[in-house]
Amino acid sequence: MPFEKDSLYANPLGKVAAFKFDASVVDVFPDMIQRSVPGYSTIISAIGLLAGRFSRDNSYCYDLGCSLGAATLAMQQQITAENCRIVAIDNSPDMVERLQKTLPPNSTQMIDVICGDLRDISIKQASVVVLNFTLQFIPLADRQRLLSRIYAGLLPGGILILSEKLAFDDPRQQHLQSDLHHLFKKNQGYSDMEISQKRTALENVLIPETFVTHQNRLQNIGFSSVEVWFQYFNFASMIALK
Ligand code: GEK
Repeated sequence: MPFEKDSLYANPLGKVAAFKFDASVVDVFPDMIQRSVPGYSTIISAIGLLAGRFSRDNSYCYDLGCSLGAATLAMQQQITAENCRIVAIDNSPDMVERLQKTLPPNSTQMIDVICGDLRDISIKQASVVVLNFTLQFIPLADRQRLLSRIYAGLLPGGILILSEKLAFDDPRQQHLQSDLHHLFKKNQGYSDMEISQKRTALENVLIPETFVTHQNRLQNIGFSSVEVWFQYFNFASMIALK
């Protein structure tokens, strides 16, 4: 089935339900993420380049919360390491089913797609771990444990690529960045009502944290260096090195 333009929130909804990655979202997902996340395609290509640089022979690259596999495919195109497998995992059965249908046939030799909760899978022998706009959907109480398990599963010199919507401590900055994101979405063709209904749907589902919170937590876990390599308004991608 071809993908459609995102109009999920285009009509007034009496009550806006909490956002879920179900079949209706899958049908519009590429358009939705491209028009909602500033810099999304730049980040995807860079994940490919980073995987090309950091992947090692006889190791795994993990795409945690892979959705339709954009980061997985970008990595696959750039990895030249021998015996290096990509593990792509998502807990939305609709996402995983669609990903399995759309994966190019030659890619299955190096990609394992798993439908499951990323908090439960074992992470081992990893040269690259990608959390591309996924951690923000994991309950706050579970984030430290998940990131510690990622750190433990990474090989020395391995990389975690963490992309997130950011929050800001300064209320003026928070207000400005969230307005700028609104402007970005308007410029992508979303109406004020669509933007506001989507915001309501994501309340308590997508929980952003500040860059300093991410950096402190990752450094306390043991990552030796944590920096932002890309930021567009309140959306950033960070690199954490083991
Ligand atoms: C991309 N990385 O295109 N276990 C597994 N998957 C989960 C969990 C969980 N506990 N919680 C949420 N997800 C992708 C985009 S989207 C971001 C990632 C967005 C999955 C969820 O089902 C969804 O597919 C993904 O994380 C978040 O590069 O839509 O803003």
